[in-house]
Amino acid sequence: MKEKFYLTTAIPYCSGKPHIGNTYEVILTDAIARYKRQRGYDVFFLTGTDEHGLKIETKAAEQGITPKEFVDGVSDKVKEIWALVGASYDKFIRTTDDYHEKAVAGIFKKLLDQGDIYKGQYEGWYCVPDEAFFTDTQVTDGVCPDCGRPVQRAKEDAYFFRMSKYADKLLKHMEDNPGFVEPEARLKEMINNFLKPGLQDLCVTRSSFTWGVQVPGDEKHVIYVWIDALSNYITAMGYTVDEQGELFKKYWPCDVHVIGKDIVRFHTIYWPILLLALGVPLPKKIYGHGWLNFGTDKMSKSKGNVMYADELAQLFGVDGVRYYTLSAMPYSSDGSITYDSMITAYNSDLANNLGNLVNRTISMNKKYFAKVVPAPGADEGTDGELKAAVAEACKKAYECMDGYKVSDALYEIFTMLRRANKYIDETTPWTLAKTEEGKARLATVMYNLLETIRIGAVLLTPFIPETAGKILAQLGTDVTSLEFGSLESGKETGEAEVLFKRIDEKEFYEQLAAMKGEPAPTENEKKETDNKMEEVKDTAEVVEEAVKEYEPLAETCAFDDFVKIDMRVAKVLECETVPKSKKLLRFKLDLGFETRQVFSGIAKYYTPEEMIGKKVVMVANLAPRMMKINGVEEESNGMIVASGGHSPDAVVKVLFADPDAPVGDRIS
Ligand code: ME8
Repeated sequence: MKEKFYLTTAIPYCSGKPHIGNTYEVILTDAIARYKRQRGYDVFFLTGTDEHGLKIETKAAEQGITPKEFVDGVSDKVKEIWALVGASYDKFIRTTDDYHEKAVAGIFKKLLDQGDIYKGQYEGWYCVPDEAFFTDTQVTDGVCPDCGRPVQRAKEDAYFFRMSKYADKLLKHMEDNPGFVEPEARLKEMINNFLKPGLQDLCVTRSSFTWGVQVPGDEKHVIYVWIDALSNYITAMGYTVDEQGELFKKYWPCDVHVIGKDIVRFHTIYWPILLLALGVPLPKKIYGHGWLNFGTDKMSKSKGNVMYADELAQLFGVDGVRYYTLSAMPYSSDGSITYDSMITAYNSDLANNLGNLVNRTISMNKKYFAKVVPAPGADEGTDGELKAAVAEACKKAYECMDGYKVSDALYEIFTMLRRANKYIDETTPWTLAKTEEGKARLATVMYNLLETIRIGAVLLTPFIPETAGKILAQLGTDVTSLEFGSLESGKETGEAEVLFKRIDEKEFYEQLAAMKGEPAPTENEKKETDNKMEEVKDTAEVVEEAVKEYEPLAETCAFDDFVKIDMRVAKVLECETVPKSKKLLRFKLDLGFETRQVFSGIAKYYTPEEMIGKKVVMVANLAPRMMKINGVEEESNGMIVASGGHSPDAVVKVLFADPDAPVGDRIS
């Protein structure tokens, strides 16, 4: 029997069209769901909309329609966008669904009856947009600690949940299960900032509006939107306090709730405590992804920088949007999106690296072997290297996906594709085709290329399913094994078709302007957005600016400040030069618990070969920096420690760790 895998997105507020940030979350969850299906799991993927609350009531009133009419419209829009981006969900729950409202009322009543919820009076600071009360200690300068908007003093009769009753149990669960929350830093934040200082009882009703699930037997109150919304994960599966449906029995506990970093507290504290009170097992994992920002700015309507998936899909195609969002969002920090960076990633990764590889391979095979997949001969030249790169990509992509490192998985696959492009340059099939002797070798070369792109397409299926399907169709195969050599010789391929047409920047901005009904941005306006991305500072330039004599000693630093710098032993897994940069090397560093991409300005002093396999000292808790590498925004997440970077003579020497030092060990 297949192992089950149940995963969910957060359910977005039904207050307006979801933007690319919200949509990223469903794309991410979809990629994980498709990956798990590919790995043979029996997957259940839940998503939906969060449809109650003051904000929705107010918006509906502004439009002169009922809240239900309002949410019907928005929910349809959400479904439309989810369908557009190819979200392969199994169920879409709306919190206005009758069965859900009934189940939530039942949950509330049970908790009231068993004394976990009691009636009292609430006085505190209230944030209207967030519909949340805060205590005096949580509020500074009169603004909401969550969203930064002004709060107001408010008092009301209300029901409270005895959170503290379950706090110790939850703390123990978190300490016993470090994988309960990912990334681990978010777990630590919850433990240290919320659980350890002690939980206050949570106000779980509102009486200032009516658009919500009524408290059973006390019509003046509606159930707090978070209790209502969080319960969706079980009510959708047929859970009620009286009986549990088949889906619930089969799929609960949830394997992963995929949510954004801003709602980690609700999912890792309130939700588990609610479940503990109900006697329902806890979800296995909560993955709190970062936010997609516009450049380095938060997307917001007031700033006019909100991007929507449907508009982006018109410009880049659905898989262009899926690829960009999935690859631009690192595992543990925020991602960045701008039109320029999307164009660059699209052109260099999708059109060049992937598209050209497929197109050239299929076309060459048509030309040299009349579309028939040739039979390979014995390995020669760099065949072994190519095969090793393919095997490595398969292994690493799976490992990354199992650890929710989705952008890293894509990076591994694209590294393999780059290797295949290099293989074409190394083998020069067009030269081989000129002689009879060369033709025998050409059969092997073409087979290896066809097989590499087949495996690439299989690996890419969870991320860009439509394109992966097109590649397999062009290859004329539906073989999904990752075993090199599974492509059947003697079969005919389909026709080569362009997968991604290169985007011309000028035409793009004209199309964008026409779409938005605005004039195209000027060069200066575009530059302004671009400049927001921190440009890479080449070490050599820093050297030129630096002091000409010995650098004076830095100010005395307190021990407590020194220990804030977390240096680790890291092993160089990969190291490569950066095209067009004389100074930079791109590193993949193993920290034991995770791998990191770091750019270091030491190319003048070290070759990649010298660095691979070495152990270096890395500043591991340096805030990640976005760098512009050949026009593409890339993240450098850490720093390799070296001497000489500031000296006028610039004899840069890396501080290597002892080869026997265990990877990931802290340096002090
Ligand atoms: O929080 N980048 O709904 P929501 C990435 N209804 N993710 C983003 C993002 C961005 N720029 N902006 C928002 C809610 N998100 C509740 C959830 S679940 C029981 C109830 C993510 O519409 C956000 O972090 O504000 C959340 O996970 C999801 O989009 C929906 O956000």
